[in-house]
Amino acid sequence: MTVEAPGVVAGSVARMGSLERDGWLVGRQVLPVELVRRVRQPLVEALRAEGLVGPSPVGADRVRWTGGIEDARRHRNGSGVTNWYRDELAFLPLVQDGHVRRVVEDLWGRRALLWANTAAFLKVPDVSSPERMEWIGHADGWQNDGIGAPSDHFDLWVPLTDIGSFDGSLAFHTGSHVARAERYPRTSHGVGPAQVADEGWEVAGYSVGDAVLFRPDVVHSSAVNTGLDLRIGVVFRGQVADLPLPPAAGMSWDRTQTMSTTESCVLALLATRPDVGWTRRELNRAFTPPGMIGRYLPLPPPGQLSRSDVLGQAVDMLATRGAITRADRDDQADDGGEHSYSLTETGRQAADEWLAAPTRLVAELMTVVPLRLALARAARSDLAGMVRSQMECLDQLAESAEKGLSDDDEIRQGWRRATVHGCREILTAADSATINR
Ligand SMILES: O=C(O)CCC(=O)C(=O)O
Repeated sequence: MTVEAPGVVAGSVARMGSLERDGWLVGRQVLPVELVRRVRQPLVEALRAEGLVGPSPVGADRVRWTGGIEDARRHRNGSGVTNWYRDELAFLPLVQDGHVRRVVEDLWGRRALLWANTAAFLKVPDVSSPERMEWIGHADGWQNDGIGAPSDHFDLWVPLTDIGSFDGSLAFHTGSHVARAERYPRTSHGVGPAQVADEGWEVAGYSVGDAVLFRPDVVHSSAVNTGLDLRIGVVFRGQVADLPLPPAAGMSWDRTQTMSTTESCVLALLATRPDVGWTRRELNRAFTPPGMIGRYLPLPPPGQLSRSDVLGQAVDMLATRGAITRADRDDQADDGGEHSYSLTETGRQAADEWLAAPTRLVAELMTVVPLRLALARAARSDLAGMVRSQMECLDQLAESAEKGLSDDDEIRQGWRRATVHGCREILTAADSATINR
């Protein structure tokens, strides 16, 4: 039994379904097929080199699983996540020029920012993985490391191969994010036709070029792969663009999207010493807990990345954006920093804009605001202007803190008020220090 996905409109971006109501939405042929094939190729090549896949007689957008049972076991008993795909940045052609983000925005109707926690999921045919351990029906948890509600986050699941409904497709419990009750089965035996009929799962088939947008809190599970071909899907995750990217988002490789706080911090740091440049070691030091950035903004490891990975990625991304340049710096040889990084004109402007733009999120008032003040002072930027615009923003935040939000209890209301008040004190102190200088 195949139940079509809610709101499916063949050949166009589907707008009929409601992400709010159903929790998932299908876009048919929304991604350039050639681009999807291009990002599939390195992964298929790697699997082919290991003897795990070959051409499928069924179609050019399928790969036949040729591995054995031990190979299936190695791939987490048939349901494997491959981080290789993320580590090698094999997905870049779909991401770096905004393709994935634009599909999300079209389907969602909201501006979006991608996180870095992309993953590829392999689904080995059931016959090759007798001890298979299914992806248990689940709601995701990654969004809890972010700012905002689950409704502010998304998963975009992109099939890299053609997939029939029971070739390991993705099954959903429609509406389970709203009425989250125990009656939604957290199946541990995999979703097959019987479960679809008995337990109310919905599952559709997909062609290369399709994409599924879903809320991370809707219950989902991969279906049993009853075919002979390997199913490959890749998931992109992210959030709405009106919220700042939290450190847990890592660094997205979409060079068309707004910068993360980590990137902006690096730029503002470089602006404090525009003539000399900063070595990687110096940048690392600035992000440690006693460092110029780290003392205000501790950078927790986002997902599996360490602080230096996040920083390394930020530096690479800034270079890709053309915001910084790298030069050899012989005089720093004994400091272990053979290269130094400096701002380009684009980078300098972005640093100025970030320093000048007021922080609007209460949760960031006691971290990002003092950090921006410290960096603005070190860079001899317009501190007084910055204090003024942030004070105006605090007036608005104080007004909404007084009103309270619908889901606020008294502890949260008190925290909002105290945080706005505390930030005002920091700004007042910084302002009088400016006048006294
Ligand atoms: O593709 C799959 O099999 C599972 C995807 C999934 O569960 C997820 O992205 O959270």
